[in-house]
Amino acid sequence: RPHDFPAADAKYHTYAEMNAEIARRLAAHPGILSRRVIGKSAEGRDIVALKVSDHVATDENEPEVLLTFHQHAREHLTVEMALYLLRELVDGYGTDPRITRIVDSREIWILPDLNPDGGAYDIATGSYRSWRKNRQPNSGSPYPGTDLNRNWGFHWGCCQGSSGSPSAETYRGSAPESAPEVKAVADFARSRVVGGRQQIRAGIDFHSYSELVMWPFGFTTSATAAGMTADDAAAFRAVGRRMAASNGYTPEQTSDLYVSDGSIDDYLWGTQRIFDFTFEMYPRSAAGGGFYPPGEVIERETARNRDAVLQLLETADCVYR
Ligand code: PAY
Ligand code: ZN
Repeated sequence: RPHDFPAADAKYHTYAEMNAEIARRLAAHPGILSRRVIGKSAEGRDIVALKVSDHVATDENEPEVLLTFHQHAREHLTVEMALYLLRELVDGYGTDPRITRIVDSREIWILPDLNPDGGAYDIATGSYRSWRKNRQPNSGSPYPGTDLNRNWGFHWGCCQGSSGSPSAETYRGSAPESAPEVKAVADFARSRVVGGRQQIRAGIDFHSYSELVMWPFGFTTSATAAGMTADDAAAFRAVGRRMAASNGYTPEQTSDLYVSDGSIDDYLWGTQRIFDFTFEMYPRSAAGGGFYPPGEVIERETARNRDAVLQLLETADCVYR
């Protein structure tokens, strides 16, 4: 069902507006913010990684945190979340003591838009299309698109919650990392392994909606599987519950929502022991606007996650194993 853009939705950034906003911040804060292109989408748009840290041009020996946004096209509020965090971190540096400590002692990776093609398609006609996947053609099928959050290479397609049919909303792709957007981000994550040690210790992948803080695994309902010990699961629960106490979301293992294989947090934990969470942002239910809440909630609903994200950034040197 198409949704109109009410005038209030003018506040949601398009891909071009997001890039313009990033360019302004880069120009204003060159000492603590840098930008690199880590790959191209299926239609050739840039997949961008922003680094926020003091001595930003140097790879210091500091805990790294990976914040990823917008795997799913219609989840536009997540791009606003990325831009909010970027603004808080770079504008707060040197004035807000908590932010200053974090930026001085961490390397923060913000990947603001993992699915720029899907996002552009979703808003292309002046009304939203409720599109979820990327826009990659599927050979032999008239239906384009891979569900990026079913395309990650850990227990890919093993179990439930993804489809082998290109027409499905949860199409898992022809192989793990067959989506160029997933391949780019997976290559980027792997590139942070130095001397056999993954420098990225924790992360959050932002989605909407349902107001949840979730942790691996999604592919199984077991809390201890595929290398996850009872201690690891307890650490996920403790950190996840604390963040949820801050933002008012519901904390749970991903498979409590539904079993789904091939997601980013299963991959990052399962293959690299990155403490990766999935946040489902506002609203709690379809009644609050589903994927398309009015633009006037952006400020409140992004600020709502400020403390939870700062908590994870602060905890990043404890949760690693
Ligand atoms: O493993 O993180 C996971 C799965 C959870 C999300 C997913 O299906 O990828 C949950 C959904 C999402 O954000 O994509 C929830 C929304 C409301 C949906 O489209 O069903
Ligand atoms: Zn999603």
